[in-house]
Amino acid sequence: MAKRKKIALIGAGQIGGTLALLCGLRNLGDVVLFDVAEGTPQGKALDLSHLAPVFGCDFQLLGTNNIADIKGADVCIVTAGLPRKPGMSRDDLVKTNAEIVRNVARGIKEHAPGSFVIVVTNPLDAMVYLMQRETAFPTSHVVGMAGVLDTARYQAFLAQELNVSVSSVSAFVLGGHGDDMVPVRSYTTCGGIPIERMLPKERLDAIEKRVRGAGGEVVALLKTGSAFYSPAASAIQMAESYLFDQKRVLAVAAYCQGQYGIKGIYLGVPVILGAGGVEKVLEIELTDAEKGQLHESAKRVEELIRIL
Ligand code: A3D
Repeated sequence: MAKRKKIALIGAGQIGGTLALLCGLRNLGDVVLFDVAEGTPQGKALDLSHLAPVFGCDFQLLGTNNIADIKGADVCIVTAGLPRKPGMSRDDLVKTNAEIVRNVARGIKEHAPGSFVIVVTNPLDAMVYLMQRETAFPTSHVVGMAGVLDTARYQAFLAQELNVSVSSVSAFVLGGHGDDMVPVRSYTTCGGIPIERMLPKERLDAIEKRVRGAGGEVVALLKTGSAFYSPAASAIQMAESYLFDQKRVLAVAAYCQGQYGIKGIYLGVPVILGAGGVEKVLEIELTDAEKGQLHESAKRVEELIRIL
């Protein structure tokens, strides 16, 4: 009989709580919700356990302040850390969140050494680099969630513009999770039709500008935190691809070892995500402009890593 999978959610804030809900609704397995804030993970777990009978979710849910409870987790999703407030860039979070991620990495290394780790904490590309360095897990098993969300934002805005189903739009956003992310227009299609044949350049420019600023647009509206529904959904898609060996092709912050001329850092690139973690980084041919943007974005990530 197949054993139920165990998913450890490190951080029980806005994204962590939403992740727990989605794990239940999508029957991913048992969930441990860990946070340093006393009562928060326990309260959220108790509340969610009362939703389980309504939707028929048979999952064990534990809220805890004891990191040892993540023991044996198959997947760890890390959202521990501060979110942005209006006027802040993701990079402003680097020092505070680096300390938190170092602590969390120690806990994961000790208690869930065989796990697949998905980092969500910002600034994403630097935090996932730090997580891998501190755990010393194989680079295939430590990834960052950003490209799935940035791509989803691009798809959503394009679908709205064209008044078509979101599932008809196929796209990629690569590079670092910052204002210099790279929406890859040359591989973006609607029903298989190149996007540049469906929308004029000026509209595409405007939509891509909005994609780059979409996280900030949410922060400015919420005033007290950043986006959480869509980041949680995006991390769940990555967890599912790993747990069920779906081998989805997703834009993921993955360790680059020379692909696209980038070496030794984490950056958003297309990968095949399956039971082996990052099974392959796909190298697609980019236009000169896209290549240039990807390298600019990589430079920014390198600068952040130097601060670490
Ligand atoms: P929030 O609701 O504040 O939750 C963060 C939680 O982390 C809080 O409950 C804290 O108590 C907890 N925490 C702090 N230190 C620790 C620790 N050492 N161990 C365990 N838990 C701890 O934030 P959120 O859930 O909205 O966002 C979480 C992170 O995700 C932030 O850094 C955001 O900037 C980031 N984020 C990333 C994306 C990406 O697309 C990459 C999108 C949105 C948010």
